[in-house]
Amino acid sequence: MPIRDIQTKPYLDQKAGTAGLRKKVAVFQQPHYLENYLQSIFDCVPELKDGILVIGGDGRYHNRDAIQTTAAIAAANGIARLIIGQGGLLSTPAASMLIRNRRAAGGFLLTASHNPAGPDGDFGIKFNVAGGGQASESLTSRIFEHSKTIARYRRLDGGTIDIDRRGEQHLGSTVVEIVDCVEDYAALMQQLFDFERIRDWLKRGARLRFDAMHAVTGPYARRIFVEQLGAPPDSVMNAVPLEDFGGGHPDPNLIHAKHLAELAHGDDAPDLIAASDGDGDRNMILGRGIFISPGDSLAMLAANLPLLPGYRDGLRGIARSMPTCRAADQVAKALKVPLHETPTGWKFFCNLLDAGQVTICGEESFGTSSSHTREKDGLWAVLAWANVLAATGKSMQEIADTHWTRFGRHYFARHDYEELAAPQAEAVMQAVAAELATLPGRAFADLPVTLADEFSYRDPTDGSIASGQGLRIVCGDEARVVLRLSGTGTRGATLRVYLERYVREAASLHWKTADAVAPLAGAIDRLARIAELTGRRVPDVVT
Ligand code: G16
Repeated sequence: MPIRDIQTKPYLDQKAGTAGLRKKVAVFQQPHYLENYLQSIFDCVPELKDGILVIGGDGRYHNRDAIQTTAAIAAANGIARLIIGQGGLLSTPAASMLIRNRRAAGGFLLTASHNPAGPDGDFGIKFNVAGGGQASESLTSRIFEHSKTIARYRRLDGGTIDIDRRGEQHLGSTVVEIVDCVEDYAALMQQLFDFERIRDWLKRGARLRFDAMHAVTGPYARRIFVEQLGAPPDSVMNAVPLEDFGGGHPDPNLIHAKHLAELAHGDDAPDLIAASDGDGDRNMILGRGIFISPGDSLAMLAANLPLLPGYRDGLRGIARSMPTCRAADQVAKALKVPLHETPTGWKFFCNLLDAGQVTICGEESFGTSSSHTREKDGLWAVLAWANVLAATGKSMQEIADTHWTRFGRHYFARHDYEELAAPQAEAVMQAVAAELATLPGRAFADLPVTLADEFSYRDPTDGSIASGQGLRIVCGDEARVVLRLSGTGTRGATLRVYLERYVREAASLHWKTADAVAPLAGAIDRLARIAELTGRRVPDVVT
């Protein structure tokens, strides 16, 4: 098969964001667009040559075509072996884990996460490096700079691969191995969790309901929950991955998975209710009558993790992204382990995980995971909760009550203002930035401000500095408000306002979250002049 050098011109108009390059499908369908991006990566990462590369996606529209293109460019660039998930499927955490297990030089994850799919939806691609983690900020910048001057890409002509047939094939001189997308992942989960105990818990009548939202986790959930753990088949909803995700928005939160919150509060609620997103890295956790916020989930799992087989040696440390509520900090203090506060973006955790400094990490954006992979892992979080429930014999509500009584409770809400014109969003940030210096000592929602700044982070492992990572107004341990602009949207700018209120008294542990954070929401609306500067009186999404 001939390798051709194809003349081209630069196409990328912006650097890949916190989670890879995400654009409308039509953008990716332009001739040479994906090819240019891929070639820029191969040019900037010479160690890929002669190495192993993992490829898989979330099954969304354009996935199968993009896999053929990626394979043809990879083969032309001298990749020795491609490992591709059967049907083109690999969840993000499973792909990261395969990169690690198979000592691959890197991997391409074809996903736009939870963003809607279909011909009018989004597509995306993310490059992960050896070790399974996301490409660093500096590598991403180098790739973007290179893409601005690229004049040719290399492509193997004439070969297609059968991505549905397991086993080995050849594409030119590259070996292509099509693998079962679940097998290695499920084997790792069996090492980390007590499957026997979870099986027994289910046999004794405990009930689980998992919504795969017609995205990539369906095959994983069926194999693990139904076939391996013995849950009834109807425990897994929407298990068949569809190219348009069934027309849904596979973003597991109280808005897009509202039906699960209704199930949790209904008469016949299962013991554990959960969902994952498009590419399987996010998770939402509920129990009978209760929603566990991501920040609480991180803290509660951290507190209970040593009960689980893979974590018997205890925790090395806990990490959370800055906007995530500070519930995990209380657990770290009690367990006497370090707590790391990082900017938003999973890559910041990867360095700490690689350095062996943390065991569990999580983000308010429904992401939780551990040192077993270098991505957040939706099914891992669900299995961890199932194992905690099975091991303690307690209900989700009892676990939460015990936790809050011991550590206090962090009420947390995120208000999103979506599709703002970029100057409007910037104006809000500037309005707050201009006040920061005057805030310490002043009252904010009747609480004294102890710190007001723009968050920047010095990575303890490599000394790199990430600045401009969000504005924060802190009132001691009691309250905190954070503002930042989203790095993952594909339309306009999204302003995120994070509200956190901490209480310890027994009488305050069962408030409604919206009531608990209402004074903070009012105070920041006034300070940031959100309504005046954006014309929005209320947020578009509250989670
Ligand atoms: C991605 C990153 C996460 C990050 C999230 C934040 O998630 O992988 O680490 O927390 O974006 O998004 P934003 O900048 O919009 O707040 P995902 O699930 O979209 O890949």
